[in-house]
Amino acid sequence: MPLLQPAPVVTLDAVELRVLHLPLVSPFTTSFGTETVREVIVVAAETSDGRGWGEVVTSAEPFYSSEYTQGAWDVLTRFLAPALLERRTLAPEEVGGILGRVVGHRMAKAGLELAVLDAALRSEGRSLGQYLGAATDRVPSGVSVGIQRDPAALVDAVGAYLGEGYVRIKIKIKPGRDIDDTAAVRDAFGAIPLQVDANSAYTLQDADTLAELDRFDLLLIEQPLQEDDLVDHATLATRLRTPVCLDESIVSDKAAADALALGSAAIINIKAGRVGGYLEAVAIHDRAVAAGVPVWCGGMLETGIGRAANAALAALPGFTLPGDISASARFYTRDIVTEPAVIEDGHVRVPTGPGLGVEIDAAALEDFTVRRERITR
Ligand code: NPG
Repeated sequence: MPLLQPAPVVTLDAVELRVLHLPLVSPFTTSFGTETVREVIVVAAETSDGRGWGEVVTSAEPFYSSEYTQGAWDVLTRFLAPALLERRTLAPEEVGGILGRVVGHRMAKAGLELAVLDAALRSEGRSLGQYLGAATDRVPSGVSVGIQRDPAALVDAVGAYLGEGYVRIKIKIKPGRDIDDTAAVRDAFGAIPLQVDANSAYTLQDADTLAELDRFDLLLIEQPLQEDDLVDHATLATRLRTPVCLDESIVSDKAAADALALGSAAIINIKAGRVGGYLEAVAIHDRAVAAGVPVWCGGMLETGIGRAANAALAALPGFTLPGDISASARFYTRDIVTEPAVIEDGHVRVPTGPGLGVEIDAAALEDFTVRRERITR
């Protein structure tokens, strides 16, 4: 793996935080609930060389992980942003260490780190893709399809996404909405690349039901059990032919190391937000490559900020499975960047401009803002 060329030091003058509410084009239902509006925190790092942008991928409610928007807002405004401002002059690679005194809150830390990284890379004209080690200029685009009213409605939804060119389908499952939903999609569309995501909805007692999914030749089953069920995932893996992929459980490079040592994951979903930032994400990528374990880039309904960064990350060579990197229009009619991600021939382009390689649509940012605070020293 090529070592990262460090980014330049920046002088941080202020951190501006905003909570945004972005309406979704259609409700998104998982095993843990339905979202109709994406609540997200956007971070602007104001430096002597200009602004950098980041995104905190918490949800309004702590149902996917223990982190949620209000909690992230509190820790960002009271602890994390002040700690960076106190240091004032810093390299992006130092952010993790400076914030390390605060336990957890990885999504909040990741948003702050991305904003500082974007500012630093913009100041030297280097793209995030170049910095992280991107090996391609476009990445295959997969789509995550929420639980629908019934299997027939799911088939309609999947058909529409296939028509748009998505190269891999992921469907959400939960107890009672697993075998029939998967069978309906397989019957309707044959041997398409297909995977399922349980978002922690099962226990080891459900192993026989989950083994029924083996007949569908899925790419993987994602996070069947709880976040801290590393041992149970390893046991479950011995009872399934479908490869077990972990998402929620992989909260850090250390967690990835433990999961690999225990045999809990044959595949890893890497989400930079969940693991505390893009640098930690690269560390997990490197570890998985060394272990011969495939990875793919997950999505958290990111705005154009996180979507651009995810495309850059997914261009690293170990990302051998298509990620949840959809067009912005999959979720939003209006994004907060001037050139939202589009799907072309089943792929999303990796931005090549400085930093994130996308510009903020100031009017859209303003229109979606429901709360803001500017933190100075
Ligand atoms: O394409 O951004 C996307 C969505 C992919 O299904 C997706 N994300 O469990 O992985 C997940 C789910 C999610 C979204 C979880 C938002 C938490 C918040």
